[in-house]
Amino acid sequence: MTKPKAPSRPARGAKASSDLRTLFAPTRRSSMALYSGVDCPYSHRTRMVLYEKNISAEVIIVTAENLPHEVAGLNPYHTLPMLMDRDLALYHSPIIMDYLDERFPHPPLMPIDPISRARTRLILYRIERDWYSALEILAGKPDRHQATRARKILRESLTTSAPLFAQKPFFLSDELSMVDCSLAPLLWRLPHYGVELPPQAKAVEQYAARLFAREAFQSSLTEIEREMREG
Ligand SMILES: N[C@@H](CCC(=O)N[C@@H](CS)C(=O)NCC(=O)O)C(=O)O
Repeated sequence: MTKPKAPSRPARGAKASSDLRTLFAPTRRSSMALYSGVDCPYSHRTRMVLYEKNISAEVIIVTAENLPHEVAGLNPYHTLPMLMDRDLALYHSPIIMDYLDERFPHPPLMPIDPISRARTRLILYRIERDWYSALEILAGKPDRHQATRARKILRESLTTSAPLFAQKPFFLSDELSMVDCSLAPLLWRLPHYGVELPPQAKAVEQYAARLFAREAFQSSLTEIEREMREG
């Protein structure tokens, strides 16, 4: 992992541009680069896809403040992760993950048939809306009430869903999918954010342990993320 040489970024809170021309702005990079936050779960899940597919790309760890100006300028929302592939600049992690899966089809992370694909997308949507949103609250600066509520949502909802985690080696699947790549970074962060799962959620812990043991997952971790569990 390398650091960018020319750190600079539009001012924080700068107004997002609605100018769609940024979608087609040319860039000079000849290889693929993923600009990633050091402990950002959205970035983490794109890193996991990268390593699971063994894609050759430069993973550049940046903070919101030092994203190079020419890259930040192509993302009106100034968020991480960002993927640069020649003259293509992508932001929003689900879009990046889909692009990687389509550009590098093996191993596929989405099922083939339309019904299973739709179901997988629905699961991804629920993970995003229900669980990532709670994680985002905990990663921000929540007051005590907000933090307790977010922890409760994660604890209770994961516990209720525990039987689903026990059905197959991966989440409702015999093969690793986009759902697992999304869940692993979230489950990795639970202890760090004070979310303790009860014994009834053992299947979730076992599922998580299977994902965490994967070589690609281990490679996807930054030092800061590793310390979230290994202190
Ligand atoms: N929906 C976006 C969310 C990305 C996001 O919120 N990333 C955070 C870091 S984890 C970020 O860049 N926040 C803006 C900032 O820190 O200025 C995605 O999935 O990529």
